[in-house]
Amino acid sequence: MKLYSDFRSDTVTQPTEEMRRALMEAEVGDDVLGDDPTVQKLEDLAASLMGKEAGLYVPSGTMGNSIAVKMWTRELEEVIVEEKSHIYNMESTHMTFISRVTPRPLPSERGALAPEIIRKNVRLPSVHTPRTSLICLENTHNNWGGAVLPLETFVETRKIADEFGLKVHLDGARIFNASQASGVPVKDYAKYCDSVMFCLSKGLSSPVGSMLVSDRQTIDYARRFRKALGGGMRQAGILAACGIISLTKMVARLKEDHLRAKRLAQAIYDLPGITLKPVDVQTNIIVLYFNHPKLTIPEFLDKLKENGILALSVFGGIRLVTHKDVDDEDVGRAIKAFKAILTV
Ligand code: TLP
Repeated sequence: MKLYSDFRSDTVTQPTEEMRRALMEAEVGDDVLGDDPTVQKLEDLAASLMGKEAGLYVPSGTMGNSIAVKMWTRELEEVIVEEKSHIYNMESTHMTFISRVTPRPLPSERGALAPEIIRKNVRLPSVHTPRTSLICLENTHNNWGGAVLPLETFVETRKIADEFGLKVHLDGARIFNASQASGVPVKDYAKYCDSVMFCLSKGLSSPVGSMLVSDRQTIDYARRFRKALGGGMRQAGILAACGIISLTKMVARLKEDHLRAKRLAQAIYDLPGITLKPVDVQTNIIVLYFNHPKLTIPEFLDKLKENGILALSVFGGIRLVTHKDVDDEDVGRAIKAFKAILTV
């Protein structure tokens, strides 16, 4: 048996054998000079899957989101974000650090901002207040336990954006998980957004990389920001070859991850100390709340580790993520560990 069953994140997934072979054979060139055919193939594929004109390969989701915010905003402006969103909480404050704009975090129903809340918080420019210029959505929503945003949220957000002349950016790090769970094609989410970032290096198992997609002119502009941020990569086709496999071979299997997360949630939700509604586990992320008379969260995580299970503490809760490198046996091991620790 392996030393640890790693439920910390789907970012821990190893590249597949097919990816390792593809990167050996990838045709490459200097991508900063526009010479890498494999990167170009990946960018075209990403754009066409999302129904957009163009795509940009970026080293990380954080860089993709940073570029999007930078493109759609100017100083003295404000960005509407959901209060638990990754872009606001977990990307080292790039909105203020890089774009010099302020985030306006708003409460939501499991990640889905209500139209009346957005509308009430759009600010028109005045001598005192920033002008709202951008709304960011996140689907699936990481800190809401992989929640899938209803399509209605996109429709309503777009309406408000059009009414006030705002842009909409989607942090779709796990947009394919959302689509697999809801049956809504990724294009149908993307069509309400001016730009979409999605990750190849999470459940889709690429070693590195994310995509930013939008219209052609915007992506040409984004390419300049990527360079300015140090994200221009030379023979990146080595990595992009894996991304192509992520998008062509790894999407449908995300459903297996969702089934495993549901099985795990169903088996542990009523153990002492745990607050979790199995129905809220829609995709591959479980966020449970932990309040135990004898164990703190760090103590519990240590005990899990002693039992071979790795999990993370997030937002006052504990997060377990399923992915291709945790199978049914790992899930069984986690269930056993939870029961052994919590029912003594
Ligand atoms: N999320 C990571 C950590 O940062 C927490 C994870 O393990 O889940 N948007 C969302 C919704 C994300 O979950 C992440 C990464 C990103 C953006 C940033 O992607 P990277 O890590 O590639 O910069």
